[in-house]
Amino acid sequence: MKKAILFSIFLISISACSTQKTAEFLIADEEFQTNIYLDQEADDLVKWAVKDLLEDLQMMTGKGFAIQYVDDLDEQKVGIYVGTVGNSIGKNLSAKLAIDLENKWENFIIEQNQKSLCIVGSDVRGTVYGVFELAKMLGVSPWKWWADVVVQQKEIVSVNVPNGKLISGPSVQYRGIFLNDEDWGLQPWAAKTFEPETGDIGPKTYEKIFQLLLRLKANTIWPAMHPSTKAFFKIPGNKEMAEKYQIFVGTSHAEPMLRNNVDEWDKSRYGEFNYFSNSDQVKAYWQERITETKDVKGLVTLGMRGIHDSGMEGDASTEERVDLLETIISDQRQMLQETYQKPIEEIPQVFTLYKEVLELYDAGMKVPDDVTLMWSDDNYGYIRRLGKAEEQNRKGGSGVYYHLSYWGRPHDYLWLSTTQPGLIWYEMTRAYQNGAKKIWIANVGDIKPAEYTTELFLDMAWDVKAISESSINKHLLDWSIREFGEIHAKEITEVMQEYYRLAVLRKPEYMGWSQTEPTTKTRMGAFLADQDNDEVSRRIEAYSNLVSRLEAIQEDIPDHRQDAFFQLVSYPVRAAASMNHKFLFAQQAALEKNPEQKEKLTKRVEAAYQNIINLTEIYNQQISTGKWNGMMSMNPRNLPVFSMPTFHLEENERISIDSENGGKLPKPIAIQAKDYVNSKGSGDYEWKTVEALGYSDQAVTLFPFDNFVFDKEAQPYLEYHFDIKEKGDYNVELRLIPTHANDFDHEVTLEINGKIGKSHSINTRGRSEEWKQNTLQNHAKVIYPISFTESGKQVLKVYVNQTGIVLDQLSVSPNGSPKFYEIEK
Ligand code: REL
Repeated sequence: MKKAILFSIFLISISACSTQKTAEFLIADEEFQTNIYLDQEADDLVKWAVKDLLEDLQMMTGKGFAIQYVDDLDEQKVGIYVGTVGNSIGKNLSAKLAIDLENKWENFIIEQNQKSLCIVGSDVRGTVYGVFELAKMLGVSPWKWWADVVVQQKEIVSVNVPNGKLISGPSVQYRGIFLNDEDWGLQPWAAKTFEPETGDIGPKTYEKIFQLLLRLKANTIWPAMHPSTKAFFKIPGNKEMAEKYQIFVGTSHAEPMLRNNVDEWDKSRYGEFNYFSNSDQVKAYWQERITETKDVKGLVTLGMRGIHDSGMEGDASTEERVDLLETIISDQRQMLQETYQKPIEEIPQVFTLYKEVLELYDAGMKVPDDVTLMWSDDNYGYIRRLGKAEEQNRKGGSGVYYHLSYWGRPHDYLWLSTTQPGLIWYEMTRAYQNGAKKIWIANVGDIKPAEYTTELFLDMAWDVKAISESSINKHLLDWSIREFGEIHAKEITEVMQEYYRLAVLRKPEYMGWSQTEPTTKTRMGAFLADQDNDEVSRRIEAYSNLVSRLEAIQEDIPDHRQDAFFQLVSYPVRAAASMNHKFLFAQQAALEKNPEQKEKLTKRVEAAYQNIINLTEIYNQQISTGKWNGMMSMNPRNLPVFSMPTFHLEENERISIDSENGGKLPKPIAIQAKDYVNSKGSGDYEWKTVEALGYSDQAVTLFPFDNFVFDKEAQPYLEYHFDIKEKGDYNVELRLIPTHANDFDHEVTLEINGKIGKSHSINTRGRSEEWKQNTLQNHAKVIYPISFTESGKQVLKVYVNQTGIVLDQLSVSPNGSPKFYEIEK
């Protein structure tokens, strides 16, 4: 049959689609199953992806599907065609399709007409993503293996490509994950349960990880690198697995030239890891790896830090370090060019501006124009700095290294994954709008239980514009529908939203109020208990409600999705609730004078602690017939917060109850930032709310997100009205999301009843005490004392000097009131 005929059918469908809705494309029903045609020249990776899709179809329908290899499109043979530009089918593409895909990176088209469905990729990964896009449209979860979201059986399997044609391609070129701090989950699980033959994170585990990445439309890995793990390239089969799945292998900020220093820098062999005094040995060490990885799809980290996550060794001034780093990068580039025998511009190289490296860069370091600059967050989800106009024009572009999990001070969060979806959305959208499009890597810890946040991050990396400030919750809803069906999806979404929101104020891992090191005993916290504003009881109840809602849903989840529900929803929510209950009941017990009551509360603390033990045992031993044994630890790094708490309050922590107000606190006036009564934007900048961001769940900021400083007289503002009962001295408190400005110059100014006050700077520098407090409670505070001369209505305006300032909540309370930890939503 003439290929031209079928391609003209595609062309007709393209022009007809704008006016006419294409009918469902039937893949299978009781009597029928479609044919699957694969380009005979298809790459092995495409063959694997199609086979994987066919497994999904088989699980859905109970029917076996076979691949038929073809070298052309044929009108007589209707079915699903899969091809890649440059292969037999691809070569014969209609002019229109070819133009859409020409010279594109990882793009695909899914085109549907009444007869056939055609998936064509601009390159191999593009085709693979197209195949998995179809799987997703059919309701298959990318987490089908990693979270046991078993493929749903269906009587009729069909698809309707909106308007008959989907063209898709990535917003960010390199998109991936960093496996980090794997010592309590991924490593022991791989070593003992999944891959004991390797006894480590080896090719069998990486194969599953790479399959997941491709399902999530990602292409890059920073492999695990902690002391419990052997270097990626030292484990036989890892490198080959990355090649098989066409995954780019990079290494983290501390591991230049694809080396893992913790495992590989042998001091007795090489001497000091110090470029000032031992550069020949360091170079030889790098050269070894670069030579053996010549053929790997690599993404080479340049620069140098210490052996692990610390500054470069050697006693030197900032200036000397800057000079040395410039020399190091130049030496590394020469090595790469000579070894790879390619122009240096053709070798992807990344320089990650993490921790002290950003300070060195900001001190004037010059980085060659074709090297990608990778900005980083402050480990807590707030990007420290993004490219200024001139940096955005660099040939190598820029990217972001972002944390969804972290080991370090002021506190780890390695256990549950609670970064609020709105924060991921806000920071990564801001990054993109400021030119960070080359590479995005998320530190996902052990992968589990960061499934949802990882998917959100990678979905944004694929199509940053697909999720807007008002569809962040919808993304979670769509995810819930896919994973657990329509009936309970709304309720699941609300439970998850509240789980993320409650953790904004204090992550479960921080409930011990301890800094990570060297504290050995936990402290009671700062939630206040009072008859008028008992935030302790309120928080206890909020978590109890979540668990009740969860229990009501759980019973109705179909059996085949119960394991998935446990991993994706139940464990995180219940564990977070128990961790809060453990500390908050202990706090109540410590304050309780009635011995019987005290005893009851103590029992509740024990029950909460025991509940975490039980849940973790279920995770490791019971669900999915023991598949995840070793994956979940209830006490990563054995931090004090994970033990039974002490029932002891420091003297200065009793303030709330006994002190000056005679046990009765006036409740502060709580205002949510989105409840402004008037607002003024400036030029193209307008105020909008962002869903799922902040304790209010609807923080307010200026759109768009490029960096812009306003003239004093043109500063945008938000206006709030409130009533006070008695005149007198008050404090107005503003809570802002602790975002960073490139030049530490975010400022807000308050105007009350027409009187302008002084401006407040709201950025923190480096790792100051204030920064620690801000990140642990996810807000920066501005406290503004004001004397109201009249009772009744008051008018407050909040001016901002530039974009990037995000307002969450406000409160007004009489001077001398205790400091409440929470402003009520
Ligand atoms: O989050 C990071 O990137 C760093 O803290 C890591 O490199 C490091 O391995 C950390 O987990 C501590 O050991």
